[in-house]
Amino acid sequence: MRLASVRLDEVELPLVEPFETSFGVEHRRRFLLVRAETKDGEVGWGECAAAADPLYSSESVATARWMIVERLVPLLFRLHDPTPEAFSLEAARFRGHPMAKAALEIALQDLRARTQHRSLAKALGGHRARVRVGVSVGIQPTIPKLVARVGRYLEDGYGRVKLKVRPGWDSRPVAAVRREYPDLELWVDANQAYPPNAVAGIRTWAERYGVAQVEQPFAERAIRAHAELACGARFRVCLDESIVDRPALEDALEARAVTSLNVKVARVGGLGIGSSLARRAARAGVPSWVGGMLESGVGRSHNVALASTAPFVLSSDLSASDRYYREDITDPPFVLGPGSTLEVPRGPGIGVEVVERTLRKHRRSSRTFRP
Ligand code: OSB
Ligand code: MG
Repeated sequence: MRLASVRLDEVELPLVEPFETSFGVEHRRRFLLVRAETKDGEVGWGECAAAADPLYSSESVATARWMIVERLVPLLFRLHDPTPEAFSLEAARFRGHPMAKAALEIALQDLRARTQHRSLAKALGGHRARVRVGVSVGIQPTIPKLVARVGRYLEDGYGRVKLKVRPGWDSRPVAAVRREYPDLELWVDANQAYPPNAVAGIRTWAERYGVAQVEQPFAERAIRAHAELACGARFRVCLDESIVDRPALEDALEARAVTSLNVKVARVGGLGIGSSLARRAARAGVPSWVGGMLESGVGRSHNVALASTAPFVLSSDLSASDRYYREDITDPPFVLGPGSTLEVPRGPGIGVEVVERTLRKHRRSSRTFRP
């Protein structure tokens, strides 16, 4: 593969409704899009999940743009054969910035799969034609509004619901949803909002209301608190923010702090490392699933391809396009299918096309780099 150009667009897409978590509320998503083109005219797409503000993690659109423009694109242009593996290996000498690295790594994954005339899912070793998905439900203004919101998602066909929680928005909303939907597969995600002394409190309401999984209640580095919660629990303890690399996963496994692994391509720096973390977890008997960051159709299609591979046995946070955006930048849209699933695209690469006209409508800036 010989690269001819890398284009970096900044895009802003309005969300169909605000998404509120323990760290803040988003009304629109501002993100970077990568378009890498080879000398033969083959094109690969990547998306950077970093948001406008460093709230989920320390990265933001601004830090990711700096990293991509000033360090990663020059590094990429210096590679003789810019495979995703070669890129990741070189990029690893820079600390941090996983979302910036992932944006380029996934573009190279798409590009390589396209040049090989096969789908990204196949290239990653995926064997599923459809992936099981659920929906992540943000914090709502009131409990009745939450119950109604969940009800509409169930009517849409979602078979698993993840409620965003935080201190003050936990046992009562969870109880209300459980009362209305006794058989619902219910997960919660706190995005690090609880102090370590909340173990007993969380355990009480999670077990009373049949919560199947509690995601990242404590701080990124609070492995011990997660292990305490997992000890003897009737629910899975899922780690998201804590698992930033392989050593973090090893420590969490050793401490028995993780009984479900959320793999976010963005958080770990790419599809290659995400895939290997999930395989490592599976060897320890820990199931994985693919987490989302409200991605556009570009990031979503990478996530769907990853979810089609063997270690991803739990339902992923990958909803239909219309759950996020009225008008997405890719075509065709992802639609929810039977049994709460999304179809894995079979076309070359990510299997969906970027609609340049729609992209231009939502684009804030665009820069093209050449070797
Ligand atoms: O913690 O899983 C999370 C969205 C933004 C930041 C963090 C998270 C999320 C989600 C959304 O839960 C999942 C999705 O993309 O559907
Ligand atoms: Mg999470």
